[in-house]
Amino acid sequence: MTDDLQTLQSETDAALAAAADPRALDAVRVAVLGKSGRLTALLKELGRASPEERRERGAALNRLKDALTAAIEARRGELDAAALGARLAAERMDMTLPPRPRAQGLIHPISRTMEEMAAIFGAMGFAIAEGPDIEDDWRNFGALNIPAHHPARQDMDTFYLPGIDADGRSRVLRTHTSPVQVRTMLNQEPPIRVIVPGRTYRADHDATHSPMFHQVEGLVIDRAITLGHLKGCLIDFLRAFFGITTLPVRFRSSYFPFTEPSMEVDIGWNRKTGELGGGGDWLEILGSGMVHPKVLANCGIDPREWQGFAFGMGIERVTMLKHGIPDLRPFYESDIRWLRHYGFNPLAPAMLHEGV
Ligand code: 2U9
Repeated sequence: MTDDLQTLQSETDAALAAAADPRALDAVRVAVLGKSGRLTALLKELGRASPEERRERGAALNRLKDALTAAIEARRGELDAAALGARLAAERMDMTLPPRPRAQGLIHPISRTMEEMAAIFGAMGFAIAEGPDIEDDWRNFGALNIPAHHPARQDMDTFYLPGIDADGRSRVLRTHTSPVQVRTMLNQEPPIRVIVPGRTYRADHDATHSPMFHQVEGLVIDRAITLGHLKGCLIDFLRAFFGITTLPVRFRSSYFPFTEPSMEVDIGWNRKTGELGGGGDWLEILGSGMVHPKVLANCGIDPREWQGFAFGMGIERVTMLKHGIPDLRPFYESDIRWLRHYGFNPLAPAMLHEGV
């Protein structure tokens, strides 16, 4: 190889080694092999050489061209590999980082049922009312047409608190949420549409009864309210709550001191499989009736002008039926394994069914 070619090779090698990125590399390629590049110029000069010289120098130039092309590509490979290495280092993930914490809290089935009832009755225009767990015996019994020594007072296995209050009344743990409706009627003018969810207490304890349990009661007071309104409201509620649009519902005559007439409400189910919605058997699910005129009068509402209906149900009971929960006792045991099984994701709100 002649000196000038040797120089071109060594200078190109040095320029390639100095090219630190693809742009610099391309500049070297253009300066050597481009249209006006140094090697291209030497190839152009060949035309002026003698045929013998042309053959020899031409071969040398072509070998140099191949060598420089290969050197450029080799350097490109090095630069690409270095760029990839730098990117991989910059974007490396730390596989030892802990994952984002998952939401751990779960909604207790009792709370979930209360939320669903608030949603369903809320859509029908009901407000939610609440009141104290400790009541006097007039609000818990007397106002509701359950006089002293009435068998219903014993039926309910009342927890009496020691002593009497400033009005000379016995204090009790409320045996139902009904005293909240009494307070509502005393404090607010009709029309009234409320549901009352809350804790209730009865001195009754076995595998299927807890001394503390939850109820939802409802009260509607307006002009010209009829049994038809009661039936329509409860049928719509039961079908929405259980998510069965064709759920059979049956009204059966009954007796409560605070409603007249009174009705217990049954839904269709299959006793053998426990499946709701049909199967030829009936299951009692709630109590209801037209508010007794004496109860309206006791609560300061003129029964000749206003009528209404009321209903009540046990939250544990409807929750167990809806979700197939077989045992009452774990509701109160705070066992995290039970809650993981039966609890609800707080980030997945209750699906409301058609017709709500
Ligand atoms: C007022 C007037 C009327 C509420 C009613 C029932 C029927 C009823 C039980 C169901 C199962 C309680 O949890 S349970 O043991 N409730 O059957 N409750 S009507 O009637 C009222 C309430 C308040 C002022």
